Amino acid sequence: MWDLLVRRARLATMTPGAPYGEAPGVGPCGASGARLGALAVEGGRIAWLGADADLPAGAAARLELDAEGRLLTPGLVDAHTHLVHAGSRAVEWGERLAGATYEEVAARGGGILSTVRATRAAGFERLLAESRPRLAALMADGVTTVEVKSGYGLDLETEARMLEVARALGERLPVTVRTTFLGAHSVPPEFAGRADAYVEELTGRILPAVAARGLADAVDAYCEPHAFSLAQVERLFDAAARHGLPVKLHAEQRSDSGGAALVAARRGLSADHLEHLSPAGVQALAAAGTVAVLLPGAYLHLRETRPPPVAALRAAGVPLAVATDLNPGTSPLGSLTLAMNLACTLLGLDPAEALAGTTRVGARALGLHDRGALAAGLRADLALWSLEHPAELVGRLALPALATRVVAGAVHHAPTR
Ligand code: DI6
Ligand code: FE
Repeated sequence: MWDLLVRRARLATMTPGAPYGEAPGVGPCGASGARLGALAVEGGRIAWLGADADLPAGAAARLELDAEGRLLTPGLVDAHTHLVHAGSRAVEWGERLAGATYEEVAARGGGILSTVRATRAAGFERLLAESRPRLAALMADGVTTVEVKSGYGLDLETEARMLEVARALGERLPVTVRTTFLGAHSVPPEFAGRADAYVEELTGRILPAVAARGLADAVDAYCEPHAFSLAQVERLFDAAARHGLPVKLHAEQRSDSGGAALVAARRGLSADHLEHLSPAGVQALAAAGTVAVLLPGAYLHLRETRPPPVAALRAAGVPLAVATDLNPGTSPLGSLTLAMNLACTLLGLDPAEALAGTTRVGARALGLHDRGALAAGLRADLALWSLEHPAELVGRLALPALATRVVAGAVHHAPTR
């Protein structure tokens, strides 16, 4: 007697091999001859999957769900967000439309520092209340695992509060939240012109306190001329290693600063953005097996014209993830399915690569090896869509299609579909 049995589903397992994966005895997902599948859950894990017609005789479950031919995928993984923050930056976006650059807006106190002011002023409850609908939007779009960064506090008190809010969201809502310490997002006003002293504060005081309280699962930084240099990021990564925390990096978003090669050398989880990645950076990521996280929302919202070198990354065998980068300044994007679409239309992924980027590869970008595909033994994080072909999930612009999310075997129906 299983806990849950989903029957008559089109199974996009997202296991390697076929573009959308292939369940035993079913045929490649999306192929015309593919059979309908079934998937059983026991103890929060996938216990069995295969053709519906091949279900063992007498198979039964406490809860049975008839998918009626709909598409079942792994629950989606959003591996890069800044969804915990206060305030809005839509006004400065208008200024940028009128011609101001991101750096110019930042130089007059807008940009990241304007969100820092709003986030410092918000207490725990208000920060939670402002952040929760953003996470709910991602969940309503099939997300079952999400990464959330700090980085709008830039002092111990507010960085810790952001991470506590992120942890609280993961406890109160049916979703896995992985937290990342991004104290090195910008130099705070108290340390203006003294970036090295701020890095000292980060490595000597803030990160140790955050780590001691178990608030961070990883450490990230923003490596750019107007943020932190390679040498400063190295010091931060050294500190992360002392605390046993894996690293990742905002790299090569606005310039070729060599960040990807650094995070690869540290065997980091991921290098994110990568619009200005050099051929040497591509090779470094490939050699280390570091995931490239593509963030098409930021590319779109900043009206960038130089996409990351996707063809070279693909040719080198670098795993490609896709994430929202949900943040108030450069990517106010609350839909991971829309991010997949943009990764194809703007950056050149194909739909199967985009879906792998929010499932199997997205999980890998977070160092999670227990999810991101449909296979026996993996966590039963699932998304059931009112769609028939996996390409439909990617090939539409913000048309909601989620019917049901399953998180570690627990069923959560979407309101209307
Ligand atoms: N790169 C980004 O796209 C975001 N952070 C970063 O390092 C932007 C964050 C913001 O503008 O608030
Ligand atoms: Fe980011």
